[in-house]
Parts: sequence; C-alpha cells; structure tokens
Amino acid sequence: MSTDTTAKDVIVKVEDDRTGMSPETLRRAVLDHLRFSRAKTLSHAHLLDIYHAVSLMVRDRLVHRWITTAKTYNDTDARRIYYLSAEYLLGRQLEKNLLNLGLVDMARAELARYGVRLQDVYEREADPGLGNGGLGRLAACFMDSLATLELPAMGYGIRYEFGIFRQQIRDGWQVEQPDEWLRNGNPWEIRRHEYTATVRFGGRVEQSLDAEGNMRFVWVGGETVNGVPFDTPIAGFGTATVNTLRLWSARASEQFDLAVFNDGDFRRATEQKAVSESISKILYPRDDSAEGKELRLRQQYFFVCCSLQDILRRYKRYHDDPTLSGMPDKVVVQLNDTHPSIAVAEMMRLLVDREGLGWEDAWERTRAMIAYTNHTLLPEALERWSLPLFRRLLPRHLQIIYEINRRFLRQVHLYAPNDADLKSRLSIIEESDPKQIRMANLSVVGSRMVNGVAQLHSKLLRERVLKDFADMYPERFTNKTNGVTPRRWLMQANPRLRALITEAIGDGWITDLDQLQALAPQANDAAFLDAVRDIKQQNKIRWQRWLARKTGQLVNPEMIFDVHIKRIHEYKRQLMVCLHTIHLYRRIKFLGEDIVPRTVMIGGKAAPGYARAKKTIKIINDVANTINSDPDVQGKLQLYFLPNYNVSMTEKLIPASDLSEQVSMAGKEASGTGNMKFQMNGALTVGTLDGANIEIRDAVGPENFFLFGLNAMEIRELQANHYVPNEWLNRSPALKETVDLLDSSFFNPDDRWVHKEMARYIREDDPYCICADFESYMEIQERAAETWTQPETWWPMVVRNIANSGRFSSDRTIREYAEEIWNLPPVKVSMKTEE
Ligand code: 26Q
Repeated sequence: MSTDTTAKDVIVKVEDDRTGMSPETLRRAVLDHLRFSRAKTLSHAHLLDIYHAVSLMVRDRLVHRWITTAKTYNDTDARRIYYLSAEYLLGRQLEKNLLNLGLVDMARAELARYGVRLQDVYEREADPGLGNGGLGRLAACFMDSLATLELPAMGYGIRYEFGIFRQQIRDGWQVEQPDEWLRNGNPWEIRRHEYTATVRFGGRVEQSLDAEGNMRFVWVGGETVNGVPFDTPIAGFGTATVNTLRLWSARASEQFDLAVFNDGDFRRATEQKAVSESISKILYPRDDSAEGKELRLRQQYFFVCCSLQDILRRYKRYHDDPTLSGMPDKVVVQLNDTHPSIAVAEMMRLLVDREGLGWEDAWERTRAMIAYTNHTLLPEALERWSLPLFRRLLPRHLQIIYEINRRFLRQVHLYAPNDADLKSRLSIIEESDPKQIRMANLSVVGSRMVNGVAQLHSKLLRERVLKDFADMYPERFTNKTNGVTPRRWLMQANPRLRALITEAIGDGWITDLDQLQALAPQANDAAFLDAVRDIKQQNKIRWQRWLARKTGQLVNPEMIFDVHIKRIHEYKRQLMVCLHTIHLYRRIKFLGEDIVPRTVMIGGKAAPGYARAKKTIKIINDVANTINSDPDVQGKLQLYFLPNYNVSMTEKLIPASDLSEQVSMAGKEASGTGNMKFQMNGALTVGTLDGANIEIRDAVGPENFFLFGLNAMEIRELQANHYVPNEWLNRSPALKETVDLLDSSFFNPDDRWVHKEMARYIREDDPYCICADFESYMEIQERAAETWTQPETWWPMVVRNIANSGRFSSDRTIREYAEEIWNLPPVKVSMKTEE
C-alpha cells in the first residue's frame, strides 16, 4: 500500500474483496474467511469450516445489496408489507443464495481445485425446520417472491431454538428427536441487539385520569421478557433487492435478573431465567388441533408484541406524525392464520395506551393496516383461548377485546336486531364454561381483508366456516390461491429440467412462469419427450442413490414412483394409499395377477400426541417390511416409509416422482402446495376435487389429470345422511378383502392389536370416507398404471402438466396480494444509489 493511500481507498479496497465476483476474488474471500472467521488453514479445514467460509463469502455479497435495499426503502419512504407468521420453513440457504448471485458454477469449479464437492458442502447445512408444513413453507415461498418482485417487505417470526422434531422410525413407530439446528452455528443470521424489545406478561391494569380528564389504562406488574431480533437476508432472483426476515429470540430481561440475584437466591434466579427464555425454545409440532397451551399463547404474544413495537418504532423514526394518521399509508400487516391474531388487540393497546390515541382513531388505523389469511377448514383447528388463561397472561388485552366485541356486537345489532343466535355465533367471546376467545372472529373483525388459499377453500369459508361474517361483510372476503416459488422448486431442485426448458424457451420463465406455456407444442415433439423422459430417469437414479445413502432403502428406478408426502393426517388419507398398496400386493401374491411395477413412497411427520397418525405410520412400516421382503412381489411392488421428511428431502424426491398423490377427502385440504411442486416437475396427479387440485385440473385439462372420488358436496350429503362405511365395504370385495388381510395381522403378527384396531376403525368409523372413495381410487390407479405403459400418452401428459404450471408460481399469488389486498407498488433497488 503506498503512503498516500487515503482511508477512502482502503474502504473501497475492502469492499472489493468482499463484493468482487471474479473467481480469484471469490477464492481469496473463502480462504480469508477460513483463516479469519474460522481460524483454520486449508489443510486443517473440515467440511463444516468450508461450508461456513463459503456461506460467509456469499453473505458478504448479499450484505452490500441488503444495506442498499434498506436505505432505498427509507429514502423513498416506501409503503411496506409486514408478514407475521409463527412459522417459516426456509430450507437450506447456501445453494439458493449462490443461485441468486449466479455463482454456482464458479463456486463448484473453485472448490474442485481443492478436491471439495460443492454438493457435499451444501449437505453440511442444517435444514432450518422452523415450521410444521404447508403454512410455514408458504411463508418461505412468499418471502422469495416478495424479494424477486422488488416489493418492500419484512417477515417477522420466532427464532425457535428447536425446530420441528427429527423423526426416527424404531420398530415401525415414530420416535421424536430434538432438532438442534443451531448446533453448528448459523452463518446466515445477524443478531441485532440494539433493536431488543420488551414484552410483559401477567400483572394488572391500573386506571387513572390524564391531564385532559380522559381515562387512561396502564398495564403494570407481572414479568417482562426481552426479544432479541436475528435478521436473515432474503435475496430476490435477478434483482438487487434483499429483504429481511426478522426472528425474535427470548432473553430474560436484565432488570429481572438483577432483582432476583440481589436477593441472593441464585437458584431461583437461574430457574426464572430459564422459564422466560423457554418462550422461543421449541416449535409446537402440531398443525391439526389448536390446543390452548399457555406457552403457545406466550409465544404468539411474544413475537407479535416485539414485531409491532418494531414497526411502530420504524414508522415514528421517519415520520413526524403524533396522531399516526399517516401510518396506514405506510404499513400493511398480513396475518398468516390466526397465530399472530393477538396483533389486533396489541395494535390497539399500543395506539391507545402508549400513543394516546382515542379509541375510534386507533380502531380505524388498526383495521386499515391488518389483513388475515385463513388456512384451514377443520373446525378443531380454529384457535380459541380459554378466557381465564388469557386474563392471567394478558389482562389489558382482554379488556381491549371486550371493548372491540362490545362495539362490534352493537353493529351486529343494527344489522340484525332480533337475531340473538347470530350475535352469539359472531361474538368474539364464546359463552362456554370456561369462556373462550375465538381468534378467527377477532381476526375477521379486526381486518380490512380476509382471504382463503384456494378457490374452493375461499368458497367454503364464505358458505360455511365464516358464513355469518361473509354475509355481514361480503366486501372483506376474497381468494388468493397459493403458489410455490419456481426458483427453489424447479430451478434449484431440478437442474436437468431447468437446462432443458431454458434450452427450449430461454430463461424468462424463472421470473415469469407463464412462459412455460411455450412448452405446450413440445408435447408433440418426439425428441423433447425423450429428453423429458431421460431427465426423469436420471432424477430417479439420483433419488435412488440419495435414499440408499441416507436410509439404506433401495428403490428401483425402473418402476413407477408413486409418492405421497405431507404431514400425517387422517383427512389426507395416507391410510388409503397404504390400503391400495395392500390391494396391489394381494393381486400379485394371492390372485397371481401381473401389475405395472410400482414403488410407493410415503413420507411425513405425525404430531407427537396424535395417536391415530402414529398408528398409521406403524402400519405403513409393517406393510412395507412384509412387501419388501417377499420374493413373490420382487421387482413388481415396493412400499417405503421415508423417515424424517423435510424440505431438503422434498427437493430430491419431487423431481424423481411420476405420480403425485393428492387424495384428501374433498372439502378438507385448504389448498395444498406439494401438488403444485409435483406438477411443475412433471409428475401426474392422482387427486380428489379438493383444494388447489381443482385449479390444477382446470389448468392442465381433465384429460391430463387422474381424478377420482366424491366431491365436497357429495361428501357433505353422504355424511349428513349418516355414513355407514360397512355398506361400502360390502359392495367392494376388493376393499373388503384388503381390510380383512390387514385385520388378520398378516403384516405383523407381533403387533396384532394395532392392525386389528385399525381394521375395525375403517369398517366402523372411517370419518374421512376412505371406503366411499376406494373403488374409484383403485380404478383411477389402474388407469394411471395403464397410461404409464403407453409412453406415447404418458410423456405428452407430463409436458402438458409442466407447460400449464405457470399459474402456481407464488409470484402470481404475491402479485395478487400486492395489487388487491396490500395496494403495494414495487420499489426498484439500484446499486448505484449507494454512497
Ligand atoms: C395452532 C395452535 C397451537 C399449536 C399449533 C397450531 C397450528 C400450527 C400450524 C395450527 C396449524 C398449523 C399449520 C397449518 C397448515 O400448514 N395448513 C396448511 O396451509 C397450507 C398453506 O396455505 C395449505 O396449502 C394446506 O392445505 C393447509 O393444510
């Protein structure tokens, strides 16, 4: 360095090392991080060190854009969307970020010089499982689309120390292991201690009169916990935009620490510290029933309180607006289900108690800022909190909810003066014993817009689940059909198909998925069909290797890959897939028939307390063991239960799949999003008229979709007229014998009771109408298998599925939210604006 180098030159030089994109700079940056961030020389570096060094090199290159993005939003005073979600299933970050920066090939080549495989580096990253399933993954796809569409957005959530449990199978049963995803460090997050927020629980509300003689409420006492934010950059594809996902981690508050320590009771002090910090310890592993657990309510309030304070702080910092009248022009809050719905009351508390607004003004602002997405049709999954619990934890919020409800019921009274029944149905408070707070009702009352996640779902919300509200406020209700990001689910997961598509139609589809339409004519092009088929075959071999290495299970890539992957739920009917597999087994083994060779794969986690779901896993494993070790069906039929299904597994499996099982009982699956990923990757759907399946079928045409089963209306009628599964069994010899075989404990003489009990359950209870749909299911599976034997029919269907998947990009979904709910224009981030 020459003596006249100025400080500015030094900064430019440093920036260069940390932002440069040439192979030499990248190599130097990685070696630099290896030495200075990991304190390792190349010869002593483990794969984990390399993963960290490469990730930090990538993060450096995002930071530049990250800072510029934040600055651009502030400088342009951009209106922003704040997405509040208790779950984010992001998947691994390194490969995604390398792809976004266009650095994959360079990184691969540079690592190869040192004998390191990029794929092995990817595999060192923990899959961050901060979600249960569809809802959490949807939030991650949305974050990707928001950044890609250059929309000013921020995601808020909880930094769970333990994500969704790791699933092991022992003796056929699910066993849960803790998911210590942070054990090896997380290079993607940055701790922002300076934005720590404080959250109160318990205590009491004191009343007083202010100088103007108005009644004021002060929430005092109880205990406080701090929320420390950790920020993860979310980079858009092909843009400079890098948005922020801000996750809150609970820390005991210092005040509290000191007080107890000073009393000299150290043991109690550490215990209390552990109790406060337990708030962000673990993700609740259920997505089926909304059990009203205190810790869960604490989690919800914790992250909502931190997030809304953060939003208010940011608004006030850049606006001189004591009455906050301009806030709804700058802030939209989207509630991902009711999990963050306490936001309605918390926003009111902040505006009324802290900012001193009058009730009417505060309510107008609150409602103008909030919108709510519903994700379920299951009544048992609607969140309710017991009023005594709620009062103990959030006394001020209870008062606020009572006042919201009082005013709302006055509106209801004007709307329908003599309908007491209607009032009790609409009321936010359920008059049960103990009373319950209905969070869906609070969300609808406190929101400007309410949406479902697929056409059928939104229709059923309007006609059934939220009918009274939809009648009263029809203009609030709308549909936003879900989507998935084509960056992760096509470009990243299926590099071979990505290359083929790009060769055929260019790469515009990556950010404009409707361009896949241009592939439609290729359904008649023999060379293209061959190429698609060849890619599927290679992906199946890739899956075979991956699975064998991970679990020791050996699949045969010459057979149809028939795949059912999602959370284990009765309504999703994993059991029906299993029964069908038993039926195929019977045909080969006892009836001497020949079938089209098929490998059935089922993967998914059961909520630890969901006994029926756990028994289903056990039965699938017992049936799988029997089938896979029976030489009579070798090469014809295989069944595998895939342990620990997660995002990373999905990325490998979906590109290798031929049949996508979307077999929920009609009227139960809000949307489904796995169905869309399969379609994009050229699997054909075997599905009911449920959720987004309906729209997928509309998009691809009925001739390119294997439809079966009763529709939502038929199911309703069936159940209204007292459904008797046994009647259907008696009309279906195949089903009857299949259930009999299960009942005989043929598949596991040692665990007879589980199999017997399940056979009884199907015959006598069958709440999700497997028996009613089974004949139709067998038939369509037969059609699918037959089609498989006619490549000249199958592969054009595959191409038509891919070509018509454009509608299911989350870019389309997010564009609809931005235009129709958020009123949110994009903001261009240009790297030239940085000083
Ligand atoms: C609630 C209270 C207490 C504990 C847990 C919960 C809880 C947690 C997660 C309730 C529900 C969930 C998740 C629900 C979910 O994933 N729903 C799915 O959302 C997808 C995205 O919209 C849809 O595609 C699926 O159809 C829907 O099942």
